[in-house]
Amino acid sequence: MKLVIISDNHGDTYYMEEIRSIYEKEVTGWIHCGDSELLEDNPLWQHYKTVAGNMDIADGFKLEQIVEFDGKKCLIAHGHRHAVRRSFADLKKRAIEEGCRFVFYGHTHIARVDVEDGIFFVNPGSIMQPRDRAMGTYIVMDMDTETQTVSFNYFDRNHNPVEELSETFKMTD
Ligand SMILES: [Mn+2]
Repeated sequence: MKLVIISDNHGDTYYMEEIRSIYEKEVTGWIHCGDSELLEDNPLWQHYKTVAGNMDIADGFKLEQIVEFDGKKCLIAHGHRHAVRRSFADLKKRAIEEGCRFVFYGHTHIARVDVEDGIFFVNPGSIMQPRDRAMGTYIVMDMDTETQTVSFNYFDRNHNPVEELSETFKMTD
């Protein structure tokens, strides 16, 4: 099972459309972690599931969404209302309450994956305004339920792999 995870495009639609056309045939889930600055009726939301970011003016986006892929529940939240700059404590509390193994968040514009207490905290970075690198990034997440492994494969916005950010984990129950 493969998911695309993208965040913080801040008004740009070009890369969301391009990524969709590249992975359309192999990806089953499309996650957007907020600060799109797009309106609710944008056709991109037919595919991508999004949440409200601090820069979103559209009323229709929720602060959190929970999605399930291959039996694994995932919490999507931008993170600004969960104090994500301070710690993962608020997101972790919500993930445990909802039985989520994965948390996808944005807001910091810093591409990184952290694991705490078996919960994955996954930030794809900002596709348009990266704070820690020259070029925006996104993730193709690949989960293999047979081998119980999950890979977070980062790509820059020219779709070249970013090896130093990408990681594979064994999922333990
Ligand atoms: Mn942002």
